[in-house]
Amino acid sequence: MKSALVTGITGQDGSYLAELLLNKRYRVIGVKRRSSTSNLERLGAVVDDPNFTLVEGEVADSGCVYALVDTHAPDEIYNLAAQSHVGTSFEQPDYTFQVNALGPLNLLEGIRRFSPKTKFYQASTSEMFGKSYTECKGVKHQCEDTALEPQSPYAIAKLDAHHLVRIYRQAYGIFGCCGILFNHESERRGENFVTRKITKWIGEFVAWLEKHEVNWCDLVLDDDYLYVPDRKLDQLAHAQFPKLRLGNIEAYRDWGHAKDYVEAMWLMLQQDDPEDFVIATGETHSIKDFLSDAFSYIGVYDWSQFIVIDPKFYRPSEVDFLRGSPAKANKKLRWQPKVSFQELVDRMVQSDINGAKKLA
Ligand code: NAP
Ligand code: G4F
Repeated sequence: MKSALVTGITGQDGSYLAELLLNKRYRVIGVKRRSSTSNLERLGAVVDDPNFTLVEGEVADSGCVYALVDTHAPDEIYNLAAQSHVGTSFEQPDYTFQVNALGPLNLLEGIRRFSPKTKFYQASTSEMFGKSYTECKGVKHQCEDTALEPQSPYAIAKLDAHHLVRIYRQAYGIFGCCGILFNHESERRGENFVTRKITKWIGEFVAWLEKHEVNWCDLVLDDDYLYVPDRKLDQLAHAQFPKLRLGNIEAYRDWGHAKDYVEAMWLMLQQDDPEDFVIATGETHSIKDFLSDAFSYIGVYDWSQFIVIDPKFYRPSEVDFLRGSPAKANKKLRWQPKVSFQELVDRMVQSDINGAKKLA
């Protein structure tokens, strides 16, 4: 039985990867950082599995990381732990570097010192490309050879880790791979990323409309709120609902489903030689496109009336356009995404409608 240690186990990708590895008969050691409340919501399907063990660990603490690697000496380590929010990295750059750059360094050093046969996966990111792209026959995209021009403290810390993996591979022969993953979302996506923020708002909006027995086209609107029309106001408390506040909705992203992407992580560590791979769908959509598809799922076509552009959510430096070329992964890993953009949006909206109705 193979063993895998997964950092960031409580996150979106950690939960899908744990399910995948347990299905493949791995023994999985999930590393979660200490927290004052339980945050195991995403791990419902795995916590009681006899092949799953949860341990506490902080990736920025070298002593803790060395002890984990030494004690478990796993066949594979997947480093998914990160301060993963790009916007937050502008507010907390120092902390972001500690987790996103020092964390991977601690793991690589732990492997070099205590378990050199352990294979290592590092969660690199399309954010490392920043504003850079390659143009091929008039099509703009990013592939493994595209120049890296990170635009945020998050992306620079990730680039630091990306190069560290390359150096530990070259200098010490460690089997280390970086997955340059483009945006991947899901029903389990963190609520402050733009896709989930939109679908969560729609779910709560639908539940609120149902509670007040009102149709969206009868609502009264001002700059910030939606109101139940007068005829109902005196019967109902809480009859106002805040509009959805967003930042830059002109940016383009290449969005896939996280369940497909964790499979690519595993495939990388099953190759004969360690290499880095771009993992993406090859399609790009703007946030406006996401809004159109998500709102049309509930029959709303003019979504602009329900949103407010709030400069608070602008970033000091933005990544405008991402479209990954998964050609290398298609060929060498035989990896293909299964969930389309439309299905991703529909699944996220439906899941948030179900969730909000349960709470109502
Ligand atoms: P996520 O949902 O934000 O999960 C991040 C995980 O890291 C959480 O389990 C978090 O624990 C843990 N963590 C944070 N700081 C830690 C620390 N100091 N020590 C130990 N654990 C810590 O992120 P995700 O979407 O699953 O992404 C997984 C990885 O892929 C991240 O490294 C991210 O940067 C990278 N990535 C993601 C995407 C994407 O589109 N999703 C694309 C490219 C790369 P808590 O639950 O306690 O916060
Ligand atoms: O959903 P986002 O926060 O994702 P972003 O910045 O692309 O980062 C995600 O994908 C990366 C891979 O490319 C990962 F490495 C990273 O860990 C994370 O998972 O923002 C997407 C776009 C940005 O252009 C942002 O400016 O949406 C724009 N946006 C507009 N309004 C917003 C909002 N983003 C957020 N989070 N919240 C808003 O209100």
